[in-house]
Amino acid sequence: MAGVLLIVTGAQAGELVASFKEDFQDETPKKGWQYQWNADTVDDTATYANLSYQSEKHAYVTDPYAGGEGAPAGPYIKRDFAHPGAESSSGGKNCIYTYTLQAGQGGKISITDSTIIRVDQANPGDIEVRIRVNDTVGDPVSIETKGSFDRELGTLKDGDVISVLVGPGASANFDMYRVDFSLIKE
Ligand SMILES: [Ca+2]
Repeated sequence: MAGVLLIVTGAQAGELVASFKEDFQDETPKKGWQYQWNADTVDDTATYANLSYQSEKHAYVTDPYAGGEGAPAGPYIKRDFAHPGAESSSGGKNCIYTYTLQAGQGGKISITDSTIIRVDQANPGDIEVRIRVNDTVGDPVSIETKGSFDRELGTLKDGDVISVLVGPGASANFDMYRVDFSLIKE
């Protein structure tokens, strides 16, 4: 069970709440997790929708992508890599890694051990990372090759919702990426 392991990462120590790759499950996300995308602008958290698991690809995909030939390649999420969907003026179609704080997990929460790598670095481009807490979506940070998005999220309560969004930036070409991050309670 998450919540009993004490970890030390750099200057930060705390109780591990969740960890993307460690928690990743095929078929159904582990309790607390949702793998999502935004049907509308990234700022409208009410439009975030769960991706569907597609067993042939071992991936969480948008419904249109699961529709087969000719369907748009919307955002998809796998454990080891992912790809956002199409760009647009409203932040594009993002891969959204959402975690809801479970009973007893409220407290001073931070993102730690975060890493994101744009795989196809030989081609120009970028991806964008945003952090969402409940109804508030932060400004995008552009990642051309690799980066980190560790940060303190403040004091949150059980049931509060945290998301890491990865969007296509100006173009969705060459945007395959790898990501991992953990949430800890100090
Ligand atoms: Ca891009």
